[in-house]
Amino acid sequence: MRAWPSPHLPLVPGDPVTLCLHDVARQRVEPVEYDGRATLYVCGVTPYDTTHMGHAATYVTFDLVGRALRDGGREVTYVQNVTDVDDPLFERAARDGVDWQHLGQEQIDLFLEDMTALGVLAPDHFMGVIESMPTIIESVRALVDRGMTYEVVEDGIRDTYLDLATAGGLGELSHLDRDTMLAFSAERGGDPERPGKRDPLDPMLWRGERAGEPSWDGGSLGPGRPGWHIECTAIAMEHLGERIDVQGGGTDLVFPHHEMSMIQAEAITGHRPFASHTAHQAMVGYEGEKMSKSKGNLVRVSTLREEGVDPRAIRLALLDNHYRTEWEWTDKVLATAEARLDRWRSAMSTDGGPDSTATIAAVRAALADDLDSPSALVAVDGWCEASLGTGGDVASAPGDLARAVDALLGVRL
Ligand code: 5CA
Ligand code: ZN
Repeated sequence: MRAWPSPHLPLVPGDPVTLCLHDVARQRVEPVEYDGRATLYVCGVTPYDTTHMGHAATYVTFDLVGRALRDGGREVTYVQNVTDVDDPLFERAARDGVDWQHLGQEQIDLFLEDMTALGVLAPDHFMGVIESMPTIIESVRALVDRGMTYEVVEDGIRDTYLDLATAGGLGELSHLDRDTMLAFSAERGGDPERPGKRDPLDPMLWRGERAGEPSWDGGSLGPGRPGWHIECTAIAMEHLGERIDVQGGGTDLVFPHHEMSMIQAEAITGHRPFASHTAHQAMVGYEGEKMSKSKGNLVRVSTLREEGVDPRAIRLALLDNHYRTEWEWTDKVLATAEARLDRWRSAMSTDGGPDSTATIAAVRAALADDLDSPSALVAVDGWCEASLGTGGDVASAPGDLARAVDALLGVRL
């Protein structure tokens, strides 16, 4: 499907720095090494109740990854999915008495507007499940052909599961103990209690058609629809190949979603690991709990935009928190960001200022150090204070720094 329009990405003076990013599998910060063109896959929204600050934090974080990887004119292929076929979407549509496809489209449109407003670089491939059905079916059949699947048949309905025992690799990403895996599976869309499964954790690849549910022709799989994890396996592999550099999403996706989507890709290709880096945005909370669609404790980007909040201030509020630390959205976080935006705009709209070379280098270094965006903001604050205080006579300094803030932090002043 069509993504949002990408903002222009200016070139920043000075030398780019290699991005070092925390990898969940290796449990440490490691350089992201790539030949020529980096590949990035980020799990996209299930289109209802978008775009709340947790979603926004995730996409702004991986936007920083994309910007750091692109620094110096390097290239990135970025893929993001849209889960436009899934139970939570059907349930919400049924609750509200609306057509699920209509709800999905309306929410995707809203997401596109929010991403545009937040200055997020668009993915090269923005792929829904419906339009990716042939690829997804092909991936399921590749696993069937390798003898890594089995069926559970109930009332004549055939569901196809991955046999984890044949695939191997369980726990290599998440490092979780089995009880936690079982609990997360039950909470996050799995069916560990279902009789007839070989391992309660085996993920469903293809769900046979049920009355009242949409379905697609799966050929030998029968009519039905895909399981959740295979959607991301198939879309990532179709557009990025047999291995990728960075796989991303929120921490709520570590298990089972990312663990299973990686295991499935590795089972198809025979190469391990599928992703050199898997990185996660910590959960953003609101009023004491994880901000989530199911709890309904949401602060939406679109609501703030309607209230007249500058989306650059929303972005600065998100960037003021390190992506690996949980934090809460509050009015104060936003007020601090609005004041910062005003200061930066005044300081960078002068005809000259103190030399900004070291500040640009500090912004680059902070971001390259596992996306330390709060330190990058402090470095810019320092230059702004000096500029507004004692001033300076380097004519190019404000423009150079504004370009760096635009290209590396995604805030166009
Ligand atoms: N469609 C699937 C991924 S394939 C999905 O998880 N959709 S979602 O709409 O529930 O979430 C979209 C993205 O936002 C995911 O990467 C998810 O991990 C992230 N996310 C959801 N809630 C939060 C939160 N409170 N804080 C940070 N990130 C969040
Ligand atoms: Zn996903």
